[in-house]
Amino acid sequence: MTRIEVLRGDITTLAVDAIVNAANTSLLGGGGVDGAIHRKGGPKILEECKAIRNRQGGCATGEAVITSGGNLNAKFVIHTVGPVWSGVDHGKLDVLLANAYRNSLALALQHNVTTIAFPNISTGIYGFPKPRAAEIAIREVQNFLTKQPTIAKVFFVCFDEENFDLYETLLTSRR
Ligand code: AR6
Repeated sequence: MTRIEVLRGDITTLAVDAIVNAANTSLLGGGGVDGAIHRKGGPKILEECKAIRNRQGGCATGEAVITSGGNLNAKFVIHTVGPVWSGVDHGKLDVLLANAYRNSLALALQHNVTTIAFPNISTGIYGFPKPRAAEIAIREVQNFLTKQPTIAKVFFVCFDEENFDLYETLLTSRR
């Protein structure tokens, strides 16, 4: 059975060990999936984010930090920061997006997470091209799973139809 699954919908509803948040370097919340997670997860998540921010000054692009899931059905929220798409240095942006997926998975492993759900990091407000981001996300998750048997399930939770179709197509062609 495959360990990667694509879902269409709202990541905040999932009962998994960890959901990943597409946050920003401030860790203080924002729009998109970040806003949805903080709204539904309640103030505890923001308090924990503020404590991390006080300790280490936020979260750099491509890095990840972890909090509890607050009122969510998920035990943990892993907050990572994807790159903002821009006209230059696309290779560097690719690396930063790959780092966001890899570092989130590494942190999950440290916290004995066996089921984890990712949104399509950077493909909303940050404007990363969706096909390019999907290739990177799938490649990083597949590479990680090959090396790490303890992660039982990774969900790609796609909010929009374009991402959902991209993931379905890419994963079907690689199975
Ligand atoms: N569940 C799953 N996916 C969602 C949800 C949801 N509830 N809501 C949106 N998406 P974005 P970014 C999708 O903009 O591009 C915030 O202000 C959305 O359709 O949330 O990494 C942060 O604070 C898109 O495919 O994140 C940062 O400042 C994907 O999630 C900035 O946005 C990511 O879109 C981060 O931008």
